Order: sequence, then C-alpha cells, then structure tokens
Amino acid sequence: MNHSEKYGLFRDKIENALARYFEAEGIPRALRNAMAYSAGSGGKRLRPILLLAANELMQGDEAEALPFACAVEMIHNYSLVHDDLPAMDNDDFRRGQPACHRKFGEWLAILAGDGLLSYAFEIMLSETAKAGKERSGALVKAALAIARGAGVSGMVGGQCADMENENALDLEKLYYIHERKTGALIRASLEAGLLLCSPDDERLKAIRRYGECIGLAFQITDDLLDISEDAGKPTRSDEKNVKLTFPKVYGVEGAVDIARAKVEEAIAALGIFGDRNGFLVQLANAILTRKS
Ligand code: GRG
Repeated sequence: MNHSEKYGLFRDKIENALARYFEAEGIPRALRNAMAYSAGSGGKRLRPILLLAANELMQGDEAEALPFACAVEMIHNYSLVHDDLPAMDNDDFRRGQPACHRKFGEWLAILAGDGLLSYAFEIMLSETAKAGKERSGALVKAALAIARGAGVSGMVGGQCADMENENALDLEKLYYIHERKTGALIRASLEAGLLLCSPDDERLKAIRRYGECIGLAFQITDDLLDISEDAGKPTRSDEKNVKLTFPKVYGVEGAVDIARAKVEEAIAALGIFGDRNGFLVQLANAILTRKS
C-alpha cells in the first residue's frame, strides 16, 4: 500500500467513526447538524491520522486508538469554528464552504464548538471508564496529553497570545504563538497515539520532537499557502489581519528553507522507531508540497 492509499484508509476509518458519533441519541437536532457540518468532510484529518500512525509505530490497538483520534479531530474542528467567529478571525468561509456561523448563525456556532470540545472529552473519558484496570492508566495519559495540547498552555493559550498581539509581534512571540496555537495539538496527537502503548522516555521524546518540527513546518506552509493564489480559501487573510508571518519575516525562500530544515529534523527524530516509521517520514515530506 502506498502512502496516499494508507492515508485514505486512515481517513475513511476516522470519518466513519465520526459519523457514528454524530448519530448518537440525545443531541438536539440543530446542534447535531452544526457539529456534523463543521467536522464533516473536507478536512485533511491530519491530527487523527497522526495519532493512528503514532499508535501503529508501536503496534498499538487501532480500535482502542480510534475514539481518541476522533476526539482530537473534534477538538480541532471546534477551534476552527470558534476561530472563524466575528469576535476572533471573522472569516466567512472555511474549506470553501460558509463558515459555521455564516451557515447556522452565531449562537449555534458557539454551541457547536462547545459541543465538539465537550463531546471529545466525553468520548475519551468514557473509553477510559470502560477500560480495564490494566489499560486505564495508558488511556488517562493519552487523554491528558490531548487536554494539555488543546488547553490553556497549548492551543487556547496560543490563540490568546495571537489575539492579544495582533499588530505588535516580535519573532519570539511568533514562535511562541505558533508552537502553541498550531503545534501543540499536532504534537499532542502524536504523543497520545504513543502513550496508548506505554512508550519509554526516549521514544516519547522522539515523537515530541517530530511533532514540534512538523507543527512548525505545517504552520509555515500555511502562511505560504495564505499568500499563494492556489489556496482554496480567500487569500491574504493574514494580511487582512496585519499579522506577522514566517514569509513576512524571512521572505518566501527563507520560510521554505526553515520548513525544509524542520521536516529533516522531524524525520531524523523518527530513527529510533526503525523501519516502521515509513508512513510518518512520508507524511512529514508531504507537508512541504501540500496544496491545502
Ligand atoms: C479558537 C481556541 C481557538 C483556537 C483556534 C487552530 C486555530 C486556533 C486557529 C486556526 C487559524 C489557523 C488557520 C492556523 C494555521 C494552521 C491551522 C491550524 C490550519 C488549519 O488546520 P488544517 O489545515 O485544517 O489541518 P483542515 O481543514 O484540514 O482540518
């Protein structure tokens, strides 16, 4: 199976499982529609795929990892719904479709984000509660890694710094924001996949390094896509917000060089996993050429 077939297989499993979660009883129809719309197809599913791939590195149990993968994708989608709101980035479109608040109105978009975030934790905790004594420790650690990546010292903290520093950024702040706003959940997804397999410290350190490096490379390529005419979203949204970006600081060539160096560093970190690491090596390389 080649890289894109394997990526597609992971994506299908995640999308099928997500659809089942949205079919659950007890979710008010309007909320279900807005949540399913936002987390529906169109996304790359990068974070849950990273989680499943990290889990596979150590021959983990995919059925056990899948709910955590869905949880991370729900958290990612909540962050996009809230980020698009008028009070934040004020974007009308997401993935070429009306943003959640444009389609359903603001209050329902806020609740859809809240719903996605709390559902993610409900899913992870109910899996942990169901697990036997032997497994529950590993599941708690995975959930904690995701909570930290998503939370006040991770993605939410990074978003706060970004909102506060809209017009007055220095380079240190640029790294601070991107390591948290974009990088933290990417890194946490990988960590969680590994933590389900009770890794040793060296392997955990290696996957964190990989996550930090691809997180930064991913953000840089996001900045580059933002200024490229090819991007499938209204271009120059960062310019609209007068934000400091990697291409603005380093120029396009300089930003590409940094992304390339980060991808190389990420791949080097995977050496410890031996020849099971092929998928994550290719995924890191694919970040450099991504078109969306
Ligand atoms: C509102 C708490 C809160 C956080 C928002 C992620 C985020 C934080 C804001 C999004 C702003 C942004 C465009 C960041 C650049 C990198 C990024 C996260 C892009 C979107 O992720 P993809 O490309 O999205 O993985 P898809 O559509 O593939 O799911």
